[in-house]
Amino acid sequence: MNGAESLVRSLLNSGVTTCFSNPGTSEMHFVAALDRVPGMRCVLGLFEGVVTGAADGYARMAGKPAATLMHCGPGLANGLANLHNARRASTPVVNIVGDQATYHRPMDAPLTADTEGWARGVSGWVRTTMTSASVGADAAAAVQAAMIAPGQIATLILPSDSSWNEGGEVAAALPRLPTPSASPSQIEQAATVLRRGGAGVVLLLGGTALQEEGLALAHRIASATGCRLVSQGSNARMARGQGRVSVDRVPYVVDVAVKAMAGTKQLILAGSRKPVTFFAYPGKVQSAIPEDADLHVLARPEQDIVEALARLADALGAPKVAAPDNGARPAPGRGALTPEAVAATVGALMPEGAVVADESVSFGRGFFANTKAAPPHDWLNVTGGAIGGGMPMATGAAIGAPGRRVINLQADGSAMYTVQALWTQARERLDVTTVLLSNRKYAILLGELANVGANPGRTALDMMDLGNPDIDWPRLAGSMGVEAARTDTAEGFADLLAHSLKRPGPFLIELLI
Ligand SMILES: Cc1ncc(C[n+]2csc(CCOP(=O)(O)OP(=O)(O)O)c2C)c(N)n1
Repeated sequence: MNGAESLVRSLLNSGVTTCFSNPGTSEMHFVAALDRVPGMRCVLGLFEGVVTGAADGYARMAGKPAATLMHCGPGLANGLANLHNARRASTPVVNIVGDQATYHRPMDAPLTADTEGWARGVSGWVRTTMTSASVGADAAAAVQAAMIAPGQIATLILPSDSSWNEGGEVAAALPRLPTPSASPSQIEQAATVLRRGGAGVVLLLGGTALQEEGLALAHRIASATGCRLVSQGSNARMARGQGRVSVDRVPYVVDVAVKAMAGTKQLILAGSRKPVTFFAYPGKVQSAIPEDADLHVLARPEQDIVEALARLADALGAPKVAAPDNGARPAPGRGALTPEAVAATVGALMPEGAVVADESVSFGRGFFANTKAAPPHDWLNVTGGAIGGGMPMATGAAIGAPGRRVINLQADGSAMYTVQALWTQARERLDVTTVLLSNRKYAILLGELANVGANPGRTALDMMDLGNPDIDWPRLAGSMGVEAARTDTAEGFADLLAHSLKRPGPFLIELLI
C-alpha cells in the first residue's frame, strides 16, 4: 500500500468521509487511491476558496471535519481567506496539502513555496509528513487535533513521494481529547453576579451556547434572574425560530452597537469574547461595552460551555421553564423589496429545519426580527469578516446537513469572490436556494467612507460601484447549471422562493434591491 492509500483509509477510520478538493500533480496518488477505497465522498471545487469555505459549512452542520485537498502552497494560499473565516468560527477542518517531493524541494521548482508558513497563520496544528510509513498516523493525529474544543484547523502537508512510496500504514482513530470544564470559581462568580441581579447584567453567548441545548439553559437562567441575553456579532451556528429563545447580536455599526449595549454593568462571557468593534474609526470607541462594566468569564471558548451553563442554572436553582413563544409567524412581504419585506418573506416561507447561510452584509442587518417566529432553523454567519464565505458555506452546509434546505442570503459583491460554488451546487444537486441581493454596489463601503471621515470623489465612488456592466445573475447561474430568475417585487420573491423550496436541487433568485 502506498502512502496515499493509507491516508484515505486512515481518514475514513477517523470518521472523515467527505473531501472537498481541487487537486494538482502532487495529489494524483491521493486521487487515484480514491478509486481503490470506497467511502469517501469527493466534491470538486473550482477554486480553493470554495473548497475551504465548503469545508467550513460542512463541519458546522455535521459536527465533524471534512478534509480538503489542495495543491502546494499557492493552492492553499487561494483557500486562506475562508480558512480564516473557519478559524474564527472554531470550525474543525483537516487540510491535506500536496507538495513537492522531499528530494525535489531543494531544486526550487516553480510551485515551491513556504507552504508551512502559509498554513501556520490559520492552523492550530501543522505537520509535514516525510515518509509514507507515517502518513496514516499523521492523518489520525490531524483529525484528533482538529476536534480539540472548540475546533481548529489542522494542516497536513504531504510531499508527493510520501504519497507514492510503498510502506503506507493505516492508522486507527485516536481518542477524542476531553474538553476542560469551567472551574467552580467561574460558575460561582457568575452565579453571585446573577443573584445580585439588577439592571445591566448581560450574558454574552458564543459557540455552543447558541445551539439548542445551550439556548434552553440560557433561557432558564434569564427567566430566573432577569439578565439580558445577547450573542456575539457573528456566530458559527445559532439555533433560531419558534421554541428557541430569540437572542439579538451585538450590532456591526459602532454607534448602533454602543446604543444597544448601553447600560451594561456586568458582562458575563459564555463561550464568547469581549466584543470589540470591527475596525477603529477616528474619534469612536473600540468596544460597544461601557468602559466601567465589570467582566466575568463563565466559560472560555475552549471550555465546555453547555456544561457550564447547566451548572450555573443549577447553582441558581433556576426552574425549568416553557419554551419561549416568539409570536406569530410573519406574512410574506408585499410591494417594494425592503429589508423588512425580504426578511418577512423568508420568515413566512422557510421550511422547518432550514439552514440559513448569511452573507447578506449591509442589507441583512435587520433580518433577525422577522425570522424569529419562523419554524426551527439554524443560522450561520461568515465569522471572520473575509467576504466570499457565503456561497461556499451554503454548499458545504447542504452536504453536512442532508435533507435540510439551505437558504443562502447572499450580497452580490461578496458572491463574486467565490461564485464558482454555484457550479458545485449544480454538479452535486444540492438543495440550496440562493437569494442574491443585487444592489450592484459595495453598499457597506459607502457607509464606511463616511465613518472614517473621508470625502469621496468620482474615483472613490467608482470603486464601490458594481454596475457598468451590470452582472446578469440568471445567465451567470444558468451557465453553471443552476436555474435562476429575477424579480423586483416582494410578491415576485414569494412566488420564486415557494417554487424553489418545492423542487430539489439549487435555485438562484436575483432580487433587484
Ligand atoms: C476578503 C475581503 N476583501 C475585501 C473586503 C472589504 N469589503 C468589505 S464589505 C465589501 C463589499 C461588500 O459588498 P456586497 O457583498 O455587495 O454587500 P453590500 O455592501 O452591498 O451590502 C468589501 C469589498 C473584505 N471584508 N474581505
